Amino acid sequence: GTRTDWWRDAVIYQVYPRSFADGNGDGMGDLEGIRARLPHLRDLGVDAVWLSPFYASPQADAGYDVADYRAIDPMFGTLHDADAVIRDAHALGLRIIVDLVPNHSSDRHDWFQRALKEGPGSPLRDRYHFRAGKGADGELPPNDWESIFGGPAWTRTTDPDGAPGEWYLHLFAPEQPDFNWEHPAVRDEFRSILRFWLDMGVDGFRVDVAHGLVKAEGLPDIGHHDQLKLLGNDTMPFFDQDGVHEIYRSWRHVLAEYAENEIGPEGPSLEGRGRETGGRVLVAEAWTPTVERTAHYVRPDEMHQAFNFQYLGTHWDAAELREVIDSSLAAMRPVDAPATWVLSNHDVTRHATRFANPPGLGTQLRTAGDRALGLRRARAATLLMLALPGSAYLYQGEELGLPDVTDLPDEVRQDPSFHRAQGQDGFRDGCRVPIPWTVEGPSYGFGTGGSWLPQPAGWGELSVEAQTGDPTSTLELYRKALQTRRTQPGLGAGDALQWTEAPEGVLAFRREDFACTANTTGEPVRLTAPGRLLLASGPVDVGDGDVELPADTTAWWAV
Ligand code: TEU
Repeated sequence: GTRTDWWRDAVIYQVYPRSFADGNGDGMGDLEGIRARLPHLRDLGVDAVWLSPFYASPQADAGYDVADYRAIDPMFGTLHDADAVIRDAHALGLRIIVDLVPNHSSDRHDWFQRALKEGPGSPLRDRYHFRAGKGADGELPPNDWESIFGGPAWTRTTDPDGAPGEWYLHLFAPEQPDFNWEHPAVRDEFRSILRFWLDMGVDGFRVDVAHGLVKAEGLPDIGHHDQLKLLGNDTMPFFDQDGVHEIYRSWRHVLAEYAENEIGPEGPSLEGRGRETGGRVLVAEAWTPTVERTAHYVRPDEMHQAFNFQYLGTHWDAAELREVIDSSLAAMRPVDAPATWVLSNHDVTRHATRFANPPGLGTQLRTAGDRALGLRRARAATLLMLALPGSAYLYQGEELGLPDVTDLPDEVRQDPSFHRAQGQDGFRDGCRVPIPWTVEGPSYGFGTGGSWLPQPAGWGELSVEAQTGDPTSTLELYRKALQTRRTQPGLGAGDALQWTEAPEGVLAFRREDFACTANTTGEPVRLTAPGRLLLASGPVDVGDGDVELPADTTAWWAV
C-alpha cells in the first residue's frame, strides 16, 4: 500500500537488552549481542526496533533507574556500540526507537546525589520532590501515596550532619526519585537529552510513565487504601494530570527540527513521508483507564502513538475483543493517530501463558494441555492483531511462542516489584528470561557465560534455530504474516474496518481486498470462505467454498 508516515502501520519489535543476546559472555545481554542478531529482526520483517533502557544505571529496576541519560551502562557496552547498532539497523532497513525515562532518575544520578549532600534548603532539591515529614519529629511521610511497587511512595533521607531529614517522593522503587517537572531545569535537561539521541540518529522515543510526570499541586492526600486498583484513574493526583501535555508539545517541536534518517541500503524514498516531524516519533507509555484518555496523548501536536493497554488487558473472547477494537479505532480517529495493538511487553505475563488460563495476568500454567491451548490462542491472537488497522508492537520471544517462566525460584528473581509487593499478581521476571537462539550449546545460544535468569530445561526446542524452516512453527507463522502484511494493502492501513456477519464467538472483518476470520471458541465452526486463503494460525481445510475453522484459529483471506 501507499506508506506515508512510516509509523502509522509499523510493526515495532521490543528488545529487552539484558535478555536478548549476550555478546561478551558475562551472562547479561548487551549491544554487541543485539547488533549480531539484527539480521533475525530483518528476516522476521519488522519495521522498527524499540530498545528498553541501556543507559548508565545501578539496575535497581533493570535500567529504568537512569544515572546518566547520555551514557551507556558498561554492562551493555559503549556509545560506540550504540552508534554501531543504530547504523547497522538503518542499513538493514530497521528503525531504532530508544526508551526515555523522564518521570524519575536513579538515586545515583548526579543531581540527586548533590541534592542529598547539600541538604534541606538547597535549590538543587527543587528538581525532585523533597518535603518535610509529618508528625512531631517529621517521622511520617508527607502524604499517603503508595509506590506502584508496594510500600509508601516516600523515603526519608538523612541530613548531611547525620540527623533524620526530609522525605523524597518515588512512585516506583526508593532508588527511583521522581523529578519535579515544574522546575525549568528539568524541562531544559530533557529537551537536551532528546537532542543528544536525535543527533545519535535514533528514529524516536518510547516515553516511560508518560502519564506520571506532573503531580497535582500541593501533592494532596488520596485518603483511601485501594490505590493500586485505581492506577491511572483521572482523579489520581499523580497520574494523567492535564499539565503533562504541554511537555509533550514542546518535545514535538524538538523532533520537528530533525530530518528523516536514511533507512535501508537504497536510502529512503522521501516522497510524502514524515512531512511534519521529519519521520521521528514519540510513543507514550501511558496507563490510563480508557482509550479516550490515552488518545489525549496522541494529538497532532503531541505524541505520534500510545500503547493500547486496553487491548493488552483483553481476554481471548470475541465480544470483548470486538468492543476494544471498536473503541480503540473510534478513540484514535478524531486525533488522526494510528491505533496501536500490544499483546505482551516486559511488564506483563506473556500472552501465550495469559491466554492459557484466564482470567488474570499472573496465572500459573498447570498442565501441558494449558500450554498448548495458550500457544494456539497466542498464534490466533497474533494474526488477528496483525490484521487490524494501525501499528503493532511485538515483544521479543513472542515470535517463538515463548511462555512465561512461572516457576523461577524466589532467590533468582530481580524484579523490585516481586521483592517489595509479595503476594501481588504479575511479577515481571517470568517474561524476561533470556531468549533461546539455538537447540543446544551454552545458554541455548544466548551467550557463552550463562544467563542472568535461569532458562528452563528444553528451552532450546523453542529456539530460532529449532523453528527456522519448520512450516508449522510459530516463528515461520510470524515471518509469513509480516511478509504478507507488507504486500497486502488491506493489512494495517487506514483507521477503520468493516465487520461482517459471523457465528457467535467468531470475529470476521474486511478491509479493501482482505478479510480476516478469528474463531475464539473452543469448537470448530463452519463458514463460507470469504476468498482465497492467505494464511492461518492452524490447519484449515478449505472445501468447496465452505471451510471449517478449527477452535482458537484465525485465518486471512484475499477477497
Ligand atoms: O512501567 C510503568 C508502569 O506503570 C508499570 O510499571 C506497571 O504498572 C507495572 O509494571 C506493573 O507491575 C514502566 C516500565 O515499563 C517498567 O518496566 C518500569 O518498572 C516502570 O515504568 C518504572 O520506570
